[in-house]
Amino acid sequence: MKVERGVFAPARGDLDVARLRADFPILAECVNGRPLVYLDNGATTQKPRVVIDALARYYERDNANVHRGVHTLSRRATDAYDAARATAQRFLNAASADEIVFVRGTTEAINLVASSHARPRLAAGDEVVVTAMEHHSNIVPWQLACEAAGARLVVIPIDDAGSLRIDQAEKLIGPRTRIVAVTHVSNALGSVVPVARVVELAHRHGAVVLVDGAQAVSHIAVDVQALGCDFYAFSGHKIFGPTGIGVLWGRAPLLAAMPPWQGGGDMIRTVSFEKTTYAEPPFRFEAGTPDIGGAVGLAVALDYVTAIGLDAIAAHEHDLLAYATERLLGIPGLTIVGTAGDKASIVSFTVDGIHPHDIGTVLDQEGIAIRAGHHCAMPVMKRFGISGTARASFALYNSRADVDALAAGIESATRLFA
Ligand code: 7TS
Repeated sequence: MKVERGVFAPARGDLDVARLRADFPILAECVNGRPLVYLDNGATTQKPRVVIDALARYYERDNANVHRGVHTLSRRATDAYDAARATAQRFLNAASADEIVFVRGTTEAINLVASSHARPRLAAGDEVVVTAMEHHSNIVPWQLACEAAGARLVVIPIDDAGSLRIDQAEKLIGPRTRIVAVTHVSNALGSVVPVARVVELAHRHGAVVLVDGAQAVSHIAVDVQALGCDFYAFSGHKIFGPTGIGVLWGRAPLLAAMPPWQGGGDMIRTVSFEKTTYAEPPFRFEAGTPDIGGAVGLAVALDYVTAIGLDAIAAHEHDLLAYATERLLGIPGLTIVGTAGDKASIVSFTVDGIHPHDIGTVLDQEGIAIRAGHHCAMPVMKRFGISGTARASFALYNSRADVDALAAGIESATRLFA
């Protein structure tokens, strides 16, 4: 996205934001006596009524355990859980529903791949490649796997705008690379990573690519087959679904070759004290009673987003991003951290002389929710020589009025701390 100073694109007409806002009961809340302005969507998104109702309906009418019972409710719960998997498959355009593993969220998905795919394969001298803009959950699991194997973690740097240095990626991804783990969208900077290009480089050397889609799925239409990656992870709660549920997509042959990572019920074929055999994916990786209600709620959330259309959402959010960038750059002493040409709707910023937490506290008094700190991306902060930023992250229900409230809130913070 290019932002020309002084030029505001007209509001996009293809998203009826007022109508969409009415879908989200929490947006009618007042916080500290002010109407809530929710700009912390990077941390978690709010839930539309359809998702809240689906959770209630599931527990009121269908609740039972899956795959175990012969009774009617168990069949209904199993059908709902299977249908949720098929919805996730369609959402990502996966080749088969068996490639969809339900997990707790992005963090668990990455740990699953690091434990079950990477650990048995990594040897001393091998390399795992990440980028300098990863969330801690796409760094630490790889460090643990590398430590266990004597493998090396290699980091592709970012430039001053927060864009991935593709020229460096070309050099750093090589014959020793076994896994390339990259975010699709940076949570701290908003930068979009050219995943298809990274995949091309990795596959040239036979390396497997995991994409952390936590910050992407609610902003960009994702087609895992078109991206060409091998694993894709996302969290339900960042795409208007419940907390505690997420998706790991993996290519069928890769999942089939992976040993279980947790043992228990539902992940076995046969158990004896002499030898246990394991179920096929995805069940092999879903030990114990899964978050059935969560999966049902997530499927409704994915259908909700699909019905609105990710292209319309992206156009609306790009308009908001351009408007927010313009408004915030007009505030003296404010610096935007992360100015990549291709950005999703995240604006990270610092204001001279004011700690990011103080900005967050002043905004909270006005009912405006943002996040302040290192955003679980400490290496990004180090790269820019700062301890943290204030971050506004937009979703489909945010409006230009929210941006105006944000700008006014920051201006009052600058007056307070002047
Ligand atoms: N990857 C990225 C890029 C993220 O932004 C986050 C969470 C995660 C992984 C972890 O997701 P989880 O659902 O498993 O916790 N990011 C943030 C954030 O930016 N503010 O709060 C959480």
